[in-house]
Amino acid sequence: MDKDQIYSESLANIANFNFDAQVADVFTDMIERSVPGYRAIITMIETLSEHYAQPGSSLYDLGCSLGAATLSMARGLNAKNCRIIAIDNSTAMVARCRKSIERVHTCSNVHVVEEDIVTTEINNASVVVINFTLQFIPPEERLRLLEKIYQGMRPGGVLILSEKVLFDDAHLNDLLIDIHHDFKRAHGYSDLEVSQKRSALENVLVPETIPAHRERLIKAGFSSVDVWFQCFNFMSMLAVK
Ligand code: GEK
Repeated sequence: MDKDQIYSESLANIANFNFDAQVADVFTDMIERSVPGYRAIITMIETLSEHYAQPGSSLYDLGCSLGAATLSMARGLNAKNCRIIAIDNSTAMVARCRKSIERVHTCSNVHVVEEDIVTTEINNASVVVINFTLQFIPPEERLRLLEKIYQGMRPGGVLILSEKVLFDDAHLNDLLIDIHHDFKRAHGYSDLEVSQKRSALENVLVPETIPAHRERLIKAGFSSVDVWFQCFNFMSMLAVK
């Protein structure tokens, strides 16, 4: 696995973060050393897919990057005649994702598609994963996207939404941001890397509070909505149709 050193040297200008080839090459290392609980969420997506996949339905991984959640869904899938659709709009991510999916022989039912999840069609879905991707969608487009996902799901289907989050309580919010930065330093990132990455993400990743996510999911139509995993300011929710 290639090591993420993208922000290790001092940069004169810090451009907005974008999912290009340089990021795709080191993405697994980057996300594992940056997102507390990421591995646990990926592992549990296997269990949740096993529980919620319905025979003859589709499973979606929206913002699939290199396909970690896609492969987890594929491992958990017991229901017959299902297909898995993994979608990302980064050419670099999609190319690498296709390669890693092709290496797994049991993945003949997995399709990797280069598309914008805002415009992509969702049909006949029993499991939809949107793992740390809604946060990159402009806030004003988020409700419409969730409504579309809801409309494309079967009754009894589940949406798994994972996000970096904010807290209304200023003390708690600052504390959890500090603890997240400690987590990154404990995983080998320097102060310079932490601060330059933070600047690069400033206008690109827009986090919201857990209540804001819950209310929007309910507004989109979902009936049972709650957090099933949280580690500091990173969490994952289940929303059942
Ligand atoms: C994982 N889920 O490993 N349409 C399609 N893809 C998009 C869009 C869009 N509008 N906007 C961003 N992306 C993965 C991790 S990373 C999270 C997801 C992170 C894609 C983008 O290209 C990137 O691959 C992914 O969403 C976000 O479980 O880097 O923190």
